[in-house]
Amino acid sequence: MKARVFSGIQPTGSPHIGNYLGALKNWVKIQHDYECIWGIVDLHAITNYQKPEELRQQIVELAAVLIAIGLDPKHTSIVAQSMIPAHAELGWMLTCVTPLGWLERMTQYKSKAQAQEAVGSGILQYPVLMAADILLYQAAIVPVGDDQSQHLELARDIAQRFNSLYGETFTMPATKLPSVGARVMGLDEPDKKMSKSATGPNHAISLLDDPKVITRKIMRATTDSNPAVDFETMGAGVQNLLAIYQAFTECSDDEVRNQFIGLRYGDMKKKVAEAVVAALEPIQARYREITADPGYLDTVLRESAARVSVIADDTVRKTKKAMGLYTK
Ligand code: ATP
Ligand code: LTN
Repeated sequence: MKARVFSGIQPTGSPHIGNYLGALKNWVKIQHDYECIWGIVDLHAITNYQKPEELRQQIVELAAVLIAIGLDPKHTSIVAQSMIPAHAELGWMLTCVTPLGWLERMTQYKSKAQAQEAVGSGILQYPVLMAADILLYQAAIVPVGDDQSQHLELARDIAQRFNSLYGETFTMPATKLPSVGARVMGLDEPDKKMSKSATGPNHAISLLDDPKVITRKIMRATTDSNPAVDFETMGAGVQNLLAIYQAFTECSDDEVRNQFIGLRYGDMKKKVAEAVVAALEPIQARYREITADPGYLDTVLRESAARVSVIADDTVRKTKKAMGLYTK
């Protein structure tokens, strides 16, 4: 039997090349090696206010992007988290075994809580719901970008605590990080991770950006005061652009070195932009085809939900039984 894999992405704005290189590309690569479930985690998205009509639209668009990058909905399940009540149900049961101090220590919570005036308490519970997503399917492997490592550790701690309190119930999930692209930085601020919620116009490259826009954003990316690529002294901005190039082209370290050493920044950026455009153009063409038939996406989401609900319901039943709750 193939090991089970779960990972999730929030339907908050257009997915960017950080999401793609840090997580999504890896999802496509491993989809035939494991039994995979990919979550469009809309219940996580609402920890920040989302305009209802936009959220609804973004869930479907994200499903289209996931298929456009190469996920095959016949082989893997693409599920909208809110279609499966078991996520929230298990989330509550796990909340009750998670000490408050564990959640208050999460760095993402600390930075998000600071950034908002009125913080909904969902932002504190966010990693418990994430643990529930994973444990619900008894996933053995969770492919994510580096920013999620702390949340994954917490998921293991929660599973361990539950298992020791109530008996073996959950599989222990392992984190899987990509070897290149685990942390793509913002083009305008190479000291911050590329993020959907950042607002600068040149911060992120969306997977659906027009080729001209992609090129413009890369040409404007922050570099440093060197005139040309020097591998010994280059700053974070140049490093980031070369990492993006390497992750898209899958060149070795030596190949990148040979191709870029001594190249003036203008020429270096042109080469990076060409590689990004070449990789994204076929994805964008597929996206246009898929979205021409919205009924298809609705069917994919419904069929996936029906398939994975069997696993989810089984875990919820086991968890309730272990805790002494009433089951049907
Ligand atoms: P936010 O606006 O909250 O920053 P996000 O851009 O981090 O959103 P998510 O939906 O939360 O997007 O992330 C989906 C996946 O993409 C996760 O596995 C995450 O680790 C990965 N990821 C997100 N940003 C990056 C990045 N800059 N580099 C590499 N991987 C990333
Ligand atoms: N918090 C994750 C999204 C996410 C996730 C998950 C990732 C929600 N549930 C379960 C892996 C497994 C993020 O990328 N911000």
